[in-house]
Amino acid sequence: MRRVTLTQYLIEQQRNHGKVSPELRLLIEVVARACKAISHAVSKGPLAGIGDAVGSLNVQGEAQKKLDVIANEVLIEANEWGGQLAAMVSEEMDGPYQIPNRYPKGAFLLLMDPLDGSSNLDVNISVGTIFSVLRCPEGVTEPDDKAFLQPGAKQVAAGFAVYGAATILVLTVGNGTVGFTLDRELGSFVLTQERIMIPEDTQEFAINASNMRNWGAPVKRYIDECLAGKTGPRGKDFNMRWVASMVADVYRILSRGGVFMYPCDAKHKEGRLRLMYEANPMALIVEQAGGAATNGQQRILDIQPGALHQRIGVILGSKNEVERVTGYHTQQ
Ligand code: AFP
Repeated sequence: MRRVTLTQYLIEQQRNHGKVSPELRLLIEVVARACKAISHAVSKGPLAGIGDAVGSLNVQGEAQKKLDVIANEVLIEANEWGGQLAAMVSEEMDGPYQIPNRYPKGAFLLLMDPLDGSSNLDVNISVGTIFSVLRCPEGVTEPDDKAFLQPGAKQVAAGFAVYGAATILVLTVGNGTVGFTLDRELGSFVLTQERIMIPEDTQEFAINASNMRNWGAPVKRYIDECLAGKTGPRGKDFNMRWVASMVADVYRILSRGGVFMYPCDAKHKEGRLRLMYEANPMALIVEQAGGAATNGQQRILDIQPGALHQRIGVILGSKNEVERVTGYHTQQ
């Protein structure tokens, strides 16, 4: 079998589909290289004190773990010097990180959640890195928040790494969604899922059921119908999974279907997940794999962001199920 590395895949996308410019290829390769370093750090577990808190809070008011901070630094150091980027934003930083003057600036903007699911670190459950790439608006040399506030449909690439039993990199450059597995001996990402397609129907849902008392009627109706199983209106039994690491939950849905929900509710009025760092990249990845992603009312990728750290309700995964839950919201 022909082994296709990430570099080969990107060059072929460039040659055959005109999808990936040399600058974008370099950018994605550098992010992937940073993910290898983060994967290595995560795999040290308690030996590296990875679950330890650093005592600070991020802009979302969440306790920062040592590795959240390290992952953010690794990504910045890897990406700042190559000349592909105009600026970066991260879930871990208040505002845009400007490329230092000693380095050339490029045409792209990088958005990242350096260590998603980090509250799972101290219990040895999968965590990951999510990233998204936008074009810097014409004529902007010092990108401010506004330069980043583009709807998700404008993303030129999005991906995530999940640091699980294997380290997997999922990527879209707008020509389907593909998956690579890190070959630790060779140190390279090898294409292992050539065309990821999410089944349109599913019998598995993912939601944090501890929020049930706060859910709105449409979400409650959908979950009640799933739980009623064979004898209920859906006429089939459903299974439930919730890892509490979006990277792991979405990877499962890409692999075998399912619907993932973190909707707005009475406690999370604006939603829990971040539009720019989590919802947009995952929505592009899922749509490119034949799935759907909405906030209950509209397609996530069409939403005009109002702030860098904006939160949003998320329903994504198998198309028919996402359409059903969204329909329960819009028919109200
Ligand atoms: P952390 O990165 O703070 O652990 O949050 C993870 C996350 O953003 C996402 O990956 C999960 O799906 C979601 O939060 C889990 O939230 P709950 O802990 O409320 O279930």
